[in-house]
Amino acid sequence: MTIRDVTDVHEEFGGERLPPGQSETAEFPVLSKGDTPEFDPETWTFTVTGAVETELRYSWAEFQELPTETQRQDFHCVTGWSRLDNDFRGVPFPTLAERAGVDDAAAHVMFTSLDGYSTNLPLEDCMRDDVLFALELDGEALPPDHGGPLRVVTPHKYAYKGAKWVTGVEFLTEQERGYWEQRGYSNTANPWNEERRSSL
Ligand SMILES: Nc1nc2c(c(=O)[nH]1)N[C@H]1C(S)=C(S)[C@@H](COP(=O)(O)O)O[C@H]1N2
Ligand SMILES: [Mo]
Repeated sequence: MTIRDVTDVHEEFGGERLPPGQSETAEFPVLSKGDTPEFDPETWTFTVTGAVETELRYSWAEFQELPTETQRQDFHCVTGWSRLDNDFRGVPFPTLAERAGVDDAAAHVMFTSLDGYSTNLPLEDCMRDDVLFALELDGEALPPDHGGPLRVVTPHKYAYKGAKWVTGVEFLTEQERGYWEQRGYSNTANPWNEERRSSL
């Protein structure tokens, strides 16, 4: 199996591998706004909606047939810990965007989750091969507490930009703010600029 190492993403942002104010941990803490939601493979559906040519809907069986790649990525939590060298297998964001056909007018994206969480990003921050819909971590099915069966990972942003238990991607023409972005966390979330809180 080929693993693409993207742990050099910090070079794109002119920073060190460990962003300022972060400490490396070998643990993988769990940070969720509430309880881990139930996953029912029979009823789970994933949708791509909004400013696209074709809205998409996948069952769990169908989603698992999508082409994936495995990448070695770092993971930076806004509360100050970083877990390095995570091997995530997942579907790159651009693969789904191409299947739906993104409208020219689309400029933003909202991710939605089974637990009611949401998070937003500009479209250009999503149209990167390192933004993955991750199904596996370190060769195992993604653990439920870490967002299994499916989560987003965003190695170029603090981890709250990656929705656990993701079930929806909406393409937007106007920006909307997600759960933490409405509650004082940075809308931009660049770890190498320490964009943690927003002045709102
Ligand atoms: N659906 C959902 N996604 C979420 C969250 C959440 O509460 N619900 N928390 C976010 C935050 S604040 C962080 S730091 C990471 C934590 O991921 P982890 O629990 O796998 O460490 O998930 C992000 N994605
Ligand atoms: Mo977080």
